[in-house]
Amino acid sequence: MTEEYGFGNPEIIEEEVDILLIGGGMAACGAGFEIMQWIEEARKQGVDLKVKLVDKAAMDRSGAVAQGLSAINTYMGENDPSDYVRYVRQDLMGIVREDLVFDVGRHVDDSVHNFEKWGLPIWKQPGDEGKPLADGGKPVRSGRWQIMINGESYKWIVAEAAKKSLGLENIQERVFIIRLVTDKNDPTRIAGAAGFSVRDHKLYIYRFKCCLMAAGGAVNVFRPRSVGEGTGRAWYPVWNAGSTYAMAAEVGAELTLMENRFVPARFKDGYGPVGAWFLLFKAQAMNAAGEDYQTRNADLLQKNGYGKYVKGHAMGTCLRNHLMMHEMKEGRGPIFMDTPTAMKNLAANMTPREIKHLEAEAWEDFLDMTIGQCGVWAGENIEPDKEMSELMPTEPYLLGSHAGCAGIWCSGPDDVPGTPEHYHWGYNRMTTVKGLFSAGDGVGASGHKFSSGSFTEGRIAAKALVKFAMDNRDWKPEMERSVDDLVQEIYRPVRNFLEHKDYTTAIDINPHYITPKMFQFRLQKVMDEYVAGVSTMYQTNAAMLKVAEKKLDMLREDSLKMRAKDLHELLRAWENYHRLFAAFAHMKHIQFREETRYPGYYYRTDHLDLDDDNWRCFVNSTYNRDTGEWSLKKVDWKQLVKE
Ligand code: SFD
Ligand code: AMP
Repeated sequence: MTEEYGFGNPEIIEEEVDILLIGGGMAACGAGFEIMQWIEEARKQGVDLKVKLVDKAAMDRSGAVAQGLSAINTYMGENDPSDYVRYVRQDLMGIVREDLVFDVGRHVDDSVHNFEKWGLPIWKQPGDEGKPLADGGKPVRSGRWQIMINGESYKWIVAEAAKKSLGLENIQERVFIIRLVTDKNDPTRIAGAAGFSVRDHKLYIYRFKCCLMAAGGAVNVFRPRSVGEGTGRAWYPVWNAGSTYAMAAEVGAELTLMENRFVPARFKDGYGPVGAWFLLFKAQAMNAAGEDYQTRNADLLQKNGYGKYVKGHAMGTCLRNHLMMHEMKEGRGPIFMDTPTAMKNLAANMTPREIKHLEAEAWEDFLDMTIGQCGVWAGENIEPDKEMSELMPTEPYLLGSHAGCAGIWCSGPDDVPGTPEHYHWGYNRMTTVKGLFSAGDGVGASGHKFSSGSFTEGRIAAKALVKFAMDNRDWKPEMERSVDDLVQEIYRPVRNFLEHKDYTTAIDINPHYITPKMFQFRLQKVMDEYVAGVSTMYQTNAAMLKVAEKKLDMLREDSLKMRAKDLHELLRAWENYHRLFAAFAHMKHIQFREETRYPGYYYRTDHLDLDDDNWRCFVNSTYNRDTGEWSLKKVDWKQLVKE
């Protein structure tokens, strides 16, 4: 390594703990908050367990909640967790792990009550101001499941609680984990992880009995709508690069429903969420002619078998997209959110002071969580009470906690009546790899957890992690790969650069390496054009997927040629390596499921029907790291909560 580019010999830090928490977002903060009480229980039994949390960024502002949020989307309150299961099942077109969803539903309110106790301002009904939810205070609901908050500092508040619980000495920020390592004596068991500091020239190797993989979903896998001058804007957090799915798959963890994705309908260009506008402000979305396209296109819902998942006016998120996309394909766009009429209707019985407050809330909804949307409004002179704003379906995202359910196949609770054997294998939220757990965006087949549910799932996993560590208290991890081998691998992009940089005079143009940025563009182009991205209006078929597979395979070969000229590029190189893996799984799953289960998220144009007879089941996949092959299979779905 040469000092010239800042790559001297790195310092290598090796550490052994009992439990490693990877990620510092909602799920990992939930785990960090919860785990210490169970560790305390273990201490009482004479066992001293050591835990460490490693986040790629700084917990105060890391993950999806970095900018804050305006609503907590999962709060039961007066609702029954069984109703929550019904809602999630319908929204995700009939196939969810009802045991996992129920488990989140029955525990989530306690988490929200804690958030309030820690200082998160939650809107209350008139007369209940100042009365905590835990004492019966009535929240302002935007929808049946969602409650409004002043959430600009949401992540600070939650991270503070996790930090206080864990203790700063048990937290390592700005370390990017790139690889999990299995046990030397048992390839189905996890024993370690490797990563590097994104600030200092240090590599980290952890050995442990068990770990939580909660590094969020996958963003920037598809070519985004924001290119050129808008590059970098996205709805979901750009720093979550599919690490969760890639690292778990590479050690053999079974993935589930990776064909699913989330295509959010958003305020165009700024990616402002629509929930508060639809549900709280009661705004209407319409086509260019001012028509309500949901009513106009209602008959579409009865075609192709999609109607089974529509109840009255209630339809899944993908079906709302389906109606909007049809309108755009028919040439009746742009689609507008009628913000002026909504605000006028709301203001009808308000005092001027209350109207000013309403206007402030309209802005604050975005200032709290998607500041870029305010930039678009300000930059384009849009006053929401006077002018409508365009809506647009965005590029796809892979995630398991919002209105999507891609992720890892995890064991569930063993006390939900009717749960089949293949839904649980001992430890709640453990993957099919022994000792490897997940939560939040990582856990598949159970969407609509959102921020509060992800935190809650982290808590559920934390309890099980401690149980696992206790049951294996005498077990000593031995990694199947040597430290030197891991160091060589992490630094491969650096070596590619240093060995070949003098071959050309232009540092970015070189036949021996590819820059991470170019690699990302190539990945996004393939995914966009062949795997149902925005350029084909979310459509693909078997022939297109075959081309995609060939191109992605070549990209996989070239992933070994990525270069890193500095620490920042090393981060980018490994992020894109993870993205490629998540993308590949997504493509393989779409290829396998020969139906259109999620119209409005993607269309298999060669199988446009939703086919419950053959496909009301999970699709699970496993990656074989020795052969590089993926294998896919159908897994039985079981209804646990009656209609
Ligand atoms: O408006 C590594 N979400 C909403 N949830 C709500 O409850 N209400 C809302 O209002 C929501 N909306 C919303 C939401 C998200 C975003 C971005 C917007 C709007 C604009 C969803 C929730 O935020 C989401 O469900 C949870 O945050 C998911 O939790 P989790 O823990 O699964 O993911 P995370 O919080 O992003 O954390 C990931 C962490 O991993 C770290 N990380 N660490 C080490 N090594 C690696 N390789 C790593 N890779 C990533 C990250 O730094 C981070 O700490 S609305 O649209 O409906
Ligand atoms: P969003 O801002 O789109 O992420 O939505 C926030 C919450 O509101 C999620 O729980 C969505 O499922 C829900 N939501 C958004 N739009 C609608 C709508 N038109 N009808 C019903 N629920 C919605």
